[in-house]
Amino acid sequence: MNSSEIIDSGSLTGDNSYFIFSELVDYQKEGNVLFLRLTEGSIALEFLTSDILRVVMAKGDNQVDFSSTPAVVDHTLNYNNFSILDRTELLEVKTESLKILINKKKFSLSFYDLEDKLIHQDHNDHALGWSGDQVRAWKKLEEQERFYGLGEKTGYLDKRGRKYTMWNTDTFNPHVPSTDPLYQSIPFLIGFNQGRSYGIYFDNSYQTYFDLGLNSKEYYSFWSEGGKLDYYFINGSNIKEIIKSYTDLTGRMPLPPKWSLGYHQSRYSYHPEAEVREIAQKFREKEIPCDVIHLDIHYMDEYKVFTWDEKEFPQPKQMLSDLSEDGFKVVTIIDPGVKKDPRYKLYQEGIKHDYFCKYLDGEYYIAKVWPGECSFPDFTKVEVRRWWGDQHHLLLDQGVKGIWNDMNEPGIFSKTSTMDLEVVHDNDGDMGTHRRFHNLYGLLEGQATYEGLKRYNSEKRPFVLTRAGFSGIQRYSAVWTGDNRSFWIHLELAIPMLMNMGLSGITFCGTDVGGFADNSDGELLTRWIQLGLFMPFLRNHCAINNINQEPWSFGKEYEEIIRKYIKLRYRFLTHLYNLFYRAHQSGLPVMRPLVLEYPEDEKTYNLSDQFMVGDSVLVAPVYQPDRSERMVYLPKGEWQDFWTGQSYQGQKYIIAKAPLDTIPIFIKAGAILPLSPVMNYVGEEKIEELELNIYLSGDVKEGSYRLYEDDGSSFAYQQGGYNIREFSYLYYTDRLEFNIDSLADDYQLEYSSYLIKFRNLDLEPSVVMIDGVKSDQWQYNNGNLELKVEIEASKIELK
Ligand code: MIG
Repeated sequence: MNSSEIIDSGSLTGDNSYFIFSELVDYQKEGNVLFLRLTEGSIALEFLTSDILRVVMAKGDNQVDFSSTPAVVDHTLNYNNFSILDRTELLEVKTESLKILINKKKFSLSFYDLEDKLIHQDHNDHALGWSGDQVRAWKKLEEQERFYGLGEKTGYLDKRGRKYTMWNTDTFNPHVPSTDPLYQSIPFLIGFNQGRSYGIYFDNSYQTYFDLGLNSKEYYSFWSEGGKLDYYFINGSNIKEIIKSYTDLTGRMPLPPKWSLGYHQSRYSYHPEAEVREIAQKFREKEIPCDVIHLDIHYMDEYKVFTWDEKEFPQPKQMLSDLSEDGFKVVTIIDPGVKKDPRYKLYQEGIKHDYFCKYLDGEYYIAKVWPGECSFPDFTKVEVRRWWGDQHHLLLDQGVKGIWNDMNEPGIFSKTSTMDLEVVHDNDGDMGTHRRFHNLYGLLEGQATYEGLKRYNSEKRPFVLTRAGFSGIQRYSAVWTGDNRSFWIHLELAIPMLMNMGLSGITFCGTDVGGFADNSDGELLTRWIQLGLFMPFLRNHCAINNINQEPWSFGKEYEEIIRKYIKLRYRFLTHLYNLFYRAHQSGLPVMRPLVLEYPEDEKTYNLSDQFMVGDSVLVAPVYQPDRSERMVYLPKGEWQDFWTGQSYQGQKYIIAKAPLDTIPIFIKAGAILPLSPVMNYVGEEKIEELELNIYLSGDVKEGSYRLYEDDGSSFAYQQGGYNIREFSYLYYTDRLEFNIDSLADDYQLEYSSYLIKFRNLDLEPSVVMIDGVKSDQWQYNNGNLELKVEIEASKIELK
């Protein structure tokens, strides 16, 4: 091999020398693949679309291996309409949107748009290489470049300047702002250079790393301890398009049951039965809305999964049915460890059918977790996933409504805190050690669970919650960010963490509200609930030895405010659910960093403590104690204070009032926002009327909002069983025209009318016409300049 070698200390684990791909010997186009043969091996450039290019490297004489991890969905993306121009030093490859230059002397790729503007390029001295089992890519780091994505990571919104490891890890203590890795591995990166963006998805499930400008200011780099170098370069004119393409590759969230967007109450652990009932009753007595109660490990008999502790929960079916009468859905925790107990049926079955993880010589891998010594299902086998999924029927038969997957990194009580790396996974015959499958364990368990729940009742959308995961986890499960702590700093770091998870395809995410470990307090819980109002997944959870942190635990003053905010969550549910639908359709997150909406505004590039909910609601949580105001950045345009209606011109910082009972919320002028009636739980009562708020402004001449609605629980939406309405208006000097268009109407709406509130209408209308007929269904309030009009919803016909 005629390779140049370089020394690079970027792994921070000592110096490494690498074989670096250099000279192009030969190339060949086969369908949608351009095969390159170089002195050091082969590289396949597989075009999926004119914007998505997969780069796969093979060492030496090896054939290119096109297999993917289970993160990548079966897709039919295939693009072969590219041209190749052989120039002296370069190969020039063109698609309908990209020009790619391949350096023939020293391999590197450069990506340009068709106007010859550089989008991104490899490091020109060493672009691809390997060292032993390690495979690695180096990329040019642009001076102004920012990085987003990478899923569940600590730190600020912009991930530049740090090195990150992808290795699912149970991280209880220490858990600080620099802790890395955490529970999930999402090797997806968004590069953003002054408004230009691209994505890189590194499809490798081994332990991988991203050094984003720590070791060098010239280049950034990602690498893996094994497997192959296989990444997707994703071009797009903005970050939204990149997320769409990334989720074309790794899938999107199916719509969850609507109740799972409600408030969840949990703790480690509510038991016995009487305590669960008491908690539930308290919510209803106090009229604090709550949809879901979680049962942590104490509901089980000796922590044996899929069993009940018969002393503490003698009649689970009765308990669950009583709770369900009262609107509560119960979610039970499941750990992957199966107690090694010859009298335990699940263990017997696992042994009998060869479902547990073993070493190569056939010895079982046994390790301690909560139940004591355990065996671990090998989720890489299709029959194991099926078997495991079917076990849930025992719980569902009793009335359990959702499953919470914990300890699935897997977390083990051992020095490394996880499974022995030499354990072998069967993977339906394509065996590999735990090094290869570690990061996939939670994803595959998630798949087993989701599919098991769906098999049990194909009419009901499953609800699954997970701690560990890999790219693609959004297809099966909501994600919570594990064992945070009841410290203010954890409230602060939740904001950019959740935003980056959203950018990484994981829409349905949240942190333990109030903090898991350590003792919370009234102020902290209140502020966390205020943030929680807009977190896609809203659950209050805390650890075993800590003081209670239910909404009423810290006295009346806090309880009042917390109630107000949980109620407000239910007011926002129609809007949130609508955004969930958008996420299901296009991958666009619910909780969005401002840079997603304002990519031209530099002030948003690392704005880590504010976010948007959709494109018109801006939220600035308070994450420090003792505050009564905070600085808020408002991007361009006019913004109206959600609480007071006061209007602000954007592109500047303001000091917003934020006493304990207020979280600053701003609505973009011109926006339309639906608000639903408060209920104790989703579906408690029929929604009679939906409120539509129109935030008028003299400067904004038009606005629109597209609302998706369905039954919130079945899969009928996949067969068109939904309703879409578009509300729009034109605001002229002398008149205002409001339209409702029905774009789909296969779902019978619950409510019969809209209450439309035109805010900031500075003149009382002389006449209001509905469908050309003069109406008296309106009221104008001179004081707050609000016009209310009631319109029958049922009359609107499909366009
Ligand atoms: O070793 O089930 O992150 O939410 O309460 C701790 C007990 C195991 C860790 C989870 C946490 C849960 C706890 N679990």
